[in-house]
Amino acid sequence: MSRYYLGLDCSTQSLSAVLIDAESAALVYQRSLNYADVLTHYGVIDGYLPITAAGQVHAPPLMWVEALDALLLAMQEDACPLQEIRCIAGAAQQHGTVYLKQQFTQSLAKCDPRKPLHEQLQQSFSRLTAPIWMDNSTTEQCTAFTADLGGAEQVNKITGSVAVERFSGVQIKKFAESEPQAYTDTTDIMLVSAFMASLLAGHPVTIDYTDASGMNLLDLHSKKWHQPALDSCAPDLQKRLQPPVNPLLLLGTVAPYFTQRYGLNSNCKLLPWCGDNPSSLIGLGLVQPGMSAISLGTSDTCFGLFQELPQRMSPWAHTFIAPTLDYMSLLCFKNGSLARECVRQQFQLSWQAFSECLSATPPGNNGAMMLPWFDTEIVPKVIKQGVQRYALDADDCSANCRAVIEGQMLSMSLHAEQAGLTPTSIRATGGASQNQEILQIMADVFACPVDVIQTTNSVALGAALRAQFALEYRSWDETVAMFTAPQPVTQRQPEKTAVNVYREMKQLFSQRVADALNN
Ligand code: XUL
Repeated sequence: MSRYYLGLDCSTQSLSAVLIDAESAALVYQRSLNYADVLTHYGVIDGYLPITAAGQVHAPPLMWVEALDALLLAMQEDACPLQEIRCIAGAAQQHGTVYLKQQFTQSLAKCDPRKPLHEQLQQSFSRLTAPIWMDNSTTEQCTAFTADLGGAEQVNKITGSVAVERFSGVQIKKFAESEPQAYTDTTDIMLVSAFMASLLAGHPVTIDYTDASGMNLLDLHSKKWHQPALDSCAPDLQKRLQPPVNPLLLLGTVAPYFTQRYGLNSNCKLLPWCGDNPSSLIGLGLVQPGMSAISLGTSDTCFGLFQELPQRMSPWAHTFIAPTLDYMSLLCFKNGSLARECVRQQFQLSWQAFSECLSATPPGNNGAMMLPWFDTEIVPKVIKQGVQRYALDADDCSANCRAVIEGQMLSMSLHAEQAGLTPTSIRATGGASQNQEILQIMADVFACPVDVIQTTNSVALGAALRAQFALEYRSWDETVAMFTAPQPVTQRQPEKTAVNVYREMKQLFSQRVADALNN
């Protein structure tokens, strides 16, 4: 009896696998394949092609095809129990678009297991490269799209985000406008997620709800394509996309190519693939409203699950459909570790000394405050960098250490709230989540407990857990519990006095953000 669930993650730089055993609740295998290291002939650096035009970032989709074969081969060589996998699900970098010709469906249907997939799918593409999420060359298309739909607020209300350069709708628009003949030759447009799911299925699989909500084309309320958005982007787009699909709907079994070539079980089921951020929601165990995560990395991100769409959508957040079919909001703050590093380096502190400065200063920082815009910012949109200091001496080492962290946390809390996220618990991940003083400020500003969770590929794990959920009669809570438990020793509880200080401080902070943006 097969007992394993496989989760795959086709990210910007690598394709990864996580295998879980539902019976023993153990993560039994993981493996990652870095494109730039293993598939050198595609000439990618960090997973994308050298940039040839301003803002244009593309990757070759054939590389992802070859990566799938290479990963399965590696798994076979590792004696991974492929025969005993019950269901496979996956997730991929969001927003990237793959453009396919009629030939794709035909070639996929008759793939010969004696030859690698990429040799058989070479003629499938109407565009040899795929623009990925790092591409921001579509500002012109965003402006036209927003005008067609009646303004930014309207776009946000319907699709969950204002028009964004990397989102798929405007990327398709740019392609249809600049290469009309190639667009005409395109029969299917897929996101990276649906493209990878199609390979495993042996036939085209449509885009799932979670990833569809990162295109500016889906009506979040009805989970159907929004016709005026499709019409604004390209002619006859609907027939190239097909209706979006529920991420929990079983698609049938894996294509014979994989059973014959790698010994996957012919009963192995498949699920649609999701976007990577929605998948990591599950991989971090955020399956109940109010559960949120904060990742403290190069950029800081804050995301969490909720059930009702807010009356007024925040202009800063991206709202996606979650794999649980609830909603999730994602906020990305550019001034993350860079801002923390700037302060640390200005005063030539070790991280230990930085923490001591946090301990030596009180919550509220004696009235000092910082808007930590060391660089331009995404949330809120700050186009001209510039740190703002209030009652804060630029040379005061300890006060600046506290001010940068308080400024980041206040900003996250304020903007998360506006996006419908009011966390009742937070799971912190990323480098700076090891810092206890930072976690305490987080707990006090958000007024909720903060746990640390060690992430080993939460995206692929989220996919494996979704596969398990779809096949076994267990609740989401039960499904994620064994794999996503936080480290018990690191929980920080909010302290009442500090919570009160920050509640007041947040109002003043909000006012100062508004004033700074108006100036
Ligand atoms: C989210 C986004 C990125 C990609 C990276 O909107 O663009 O997080 O999904 O994988």
